[in-house]
Amino acid sequence: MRQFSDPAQVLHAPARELHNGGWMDYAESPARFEAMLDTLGPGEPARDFGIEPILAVHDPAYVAFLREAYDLWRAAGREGDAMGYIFPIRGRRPLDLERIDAKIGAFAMDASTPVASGTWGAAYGGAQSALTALEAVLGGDRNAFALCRPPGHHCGADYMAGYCYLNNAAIAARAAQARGIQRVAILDVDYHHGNGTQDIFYEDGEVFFASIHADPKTDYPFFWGHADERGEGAGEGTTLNLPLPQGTDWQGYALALDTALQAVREHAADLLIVSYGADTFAEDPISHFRLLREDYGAMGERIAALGLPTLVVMEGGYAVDALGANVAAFLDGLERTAR
Ligand code: SP5
Ligand code: ZN
Repeated sequence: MRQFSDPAQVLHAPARELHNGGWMDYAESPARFEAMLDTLGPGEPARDFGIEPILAVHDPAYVAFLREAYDLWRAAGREGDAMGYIFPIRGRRPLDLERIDAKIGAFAMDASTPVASGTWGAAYGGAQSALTALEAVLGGDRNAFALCRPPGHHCGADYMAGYCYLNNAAIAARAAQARGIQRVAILDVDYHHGNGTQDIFYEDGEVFFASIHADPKTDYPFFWGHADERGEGAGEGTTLNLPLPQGTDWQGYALALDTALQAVREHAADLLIVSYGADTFAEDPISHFRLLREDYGAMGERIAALGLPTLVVMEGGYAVDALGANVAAFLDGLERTAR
């Protein structure tokens, strides 16, 4: 399977995040990217499709903010990474505010998404990786892997969240539509609910979004991913949330996966985008499922049995030493199941 990434993706390196009231090392580290390249091989460089496919998903004011936030932070005399401390839960509207702290608050949902010197370049490179891998699939490949980092599924059209800045899966879905593939299914198997992707397509009847994740009663992002969220308007019924309890192993996971896959079949999509996170792994340091390496092979096989052209976009996974092998097991499973 062809694999794509951009060298700039390693240059996003926030030092720390706020966790349980204290500063912790940033879990979404450049070492993740290096570990995947070490195991999977270098792959191929992403091509540059420009800013337009990004703006098909993200608000121009948000994109402008992402590009300039770190420089504004430094210009304000600040050290380290740009991080906010006020997040308007009421009355959020476009205001031309001056302080960098206000600008961050206007476009951030949490304190786990700092903007560092390499953030924009890495996020841009990751989005281009997704677009390049999409191109391989549109060109006739059964599958392709976009080694995206930073991940994307928590950020929405105009906010960053959960280590995510640009929503790579959504950008690829919109780009596929621009190329004439209207019916797209996104299957999100990261440990955390893909709230940003859900938000972007919540009222869209053509893009089906299914997510299997830790119950938001106990896990980030808490406010989204509950089973009663099913889409609205034209998108009513085209969002499917399958929350599972902490401690879920392959036996329980596989049941939910089959439910999600059946729903994907019913949507009659022409393209599948998988938001793949390896943070469902038993040894993940920030997550609480119990999947094993061999389970990722089985997961890949079941997804491949859909028989759909499939773009895999990398999301989370924080057990760095096992990450490359877990991703490889998933991609091997996808690849070995013939159409
Ligand atoms: C893409 C993805 O998997 N995002 C996950 C975002 C979860 N953020 C909240 C969890 C905070 C846990 N922080 C642990 C820090 C350990 N160094
Ligand atoms: Zn995750």
